[in-house]
Amino acid sequence: MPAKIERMLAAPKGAVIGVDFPRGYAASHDEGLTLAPKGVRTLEERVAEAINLAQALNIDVVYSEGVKLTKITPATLIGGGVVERIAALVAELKLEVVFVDAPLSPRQQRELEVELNTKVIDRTGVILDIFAARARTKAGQLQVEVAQLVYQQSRLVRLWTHLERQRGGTGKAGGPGERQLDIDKSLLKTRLARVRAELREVQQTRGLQRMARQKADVPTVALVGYTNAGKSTLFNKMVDAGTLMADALFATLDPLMRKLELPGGLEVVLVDTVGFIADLPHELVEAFKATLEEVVMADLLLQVHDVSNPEMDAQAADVRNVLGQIGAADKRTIHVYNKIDKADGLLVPRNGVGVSAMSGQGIDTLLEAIRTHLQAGWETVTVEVAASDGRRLAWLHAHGDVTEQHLVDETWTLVVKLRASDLAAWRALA
Ligand SMILES: Nc1nc2c(ncn2[C@@H]2O[C@H](COP(=O)(O)OP(=O)(O)OP(=O)(O)O)[C@@H](O)[C@H]2O)c(=O)[nH]1
Ligand SMILES: [Mg+2]
Repeated sequence: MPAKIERMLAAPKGAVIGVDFPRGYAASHDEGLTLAPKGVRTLEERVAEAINLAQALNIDVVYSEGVKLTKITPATLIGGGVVERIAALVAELKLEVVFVDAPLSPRQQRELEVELNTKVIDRTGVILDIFAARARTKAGQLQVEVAQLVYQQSRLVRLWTHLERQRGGTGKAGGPGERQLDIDKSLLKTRLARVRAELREVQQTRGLQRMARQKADVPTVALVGYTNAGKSTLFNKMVDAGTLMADALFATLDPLMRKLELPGGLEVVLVDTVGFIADLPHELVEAFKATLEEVVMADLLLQVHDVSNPEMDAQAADVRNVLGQIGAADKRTIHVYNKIDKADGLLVPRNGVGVSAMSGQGIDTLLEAIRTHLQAGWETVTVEVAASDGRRLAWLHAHGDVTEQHLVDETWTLVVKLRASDLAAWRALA
């Protein structure tokens, strides 16, 4: 908790080190590596993504570098020459944190911290922090906390083994360092057991909450897609295009959720999500899914594709796969092909909408498509309401999409689109 508050107050200055592993490099369990990056993407792309991740944690990235490893240095992962150069940079630029975009073993993390003389964070730790900041539901937060505790626990245990080895079999147990580690370990264990129990409890009541939400009037539209596809840029453009509804809950607690009225009067809750990440360490898959709970509850998905990315099709397949795993494969989905400003002459597939979240091109068409999807099955009726009947007028505007209105002789004639269930309610009311 204190770490989070600190982060909100000041953006620490940091460096980002992207890493390209030697070809065919296999995961070594002993060093705590869970996944060897596939090496499909260029080092440049990896560094760009790493900068993105660091910025998501509010790190002020003042230096970045891509390192091509020809061999692994067991103690520090990265070779001594590079470590020396970065140590000089840390001192010169007064860097508060160095993000090494690779899974580091606890030992490597510690050695690097000593040699660089600053805080070092690794890929798994950074992704976990991002998930922690973005998990919205209680269950999601608990799921992420479990993953964080397991991560910390493995660090402690490994660190402890390492220290023990250093002490070199004197046979004496219980130095002060070891005692502290024992306390930390037992605290973590207790906390982990508590969080797991709480998670089980929450998961049992979760079904009920979801049902309650589904009954809520305002439909939820969720943006999903790979990291860097442009979800957040599109989110902001859409918020600008609509009218933000004052809603203290969404506005202050959750920067990734907005309640707004789209042009034409349709109210929606728009949800941004944490992007899919290539080479996600496998122990984080469950935590990642937990950040997607809003997606499971959404009425409509906008799957955002980056048309300027050569990996677009492979990414789309990954996204569909995970959506299937969380039970959201059959959701109504609009495929949004973003960044058309960067792809000349591209043919947008017929089932999709081409947009540029940057320039705003295509946003109108997208908003219209959202409306059509959400209002499929709605009925259009023409009704007359006395101008003095504020209650009925307010009801219609709140529940329906009023497309035309005329006032003649103190009587409003309104053309309104209504859900079938709302139409029944209106008839009962009228
Ligand atoms: N040229 C161009 N760039 C865009 C467009 N939309 C977004 N970008 C850029 O793409 C990068 C990523 O955009 P974001 O909106 O942060 O992507 P995201 O999908 O939210 O990424 P995550 O939050 O990491 O999942 C930024 O540098 C944007 O400026 C677009 O329509 N055209
Ligand atoms: Mg985003």
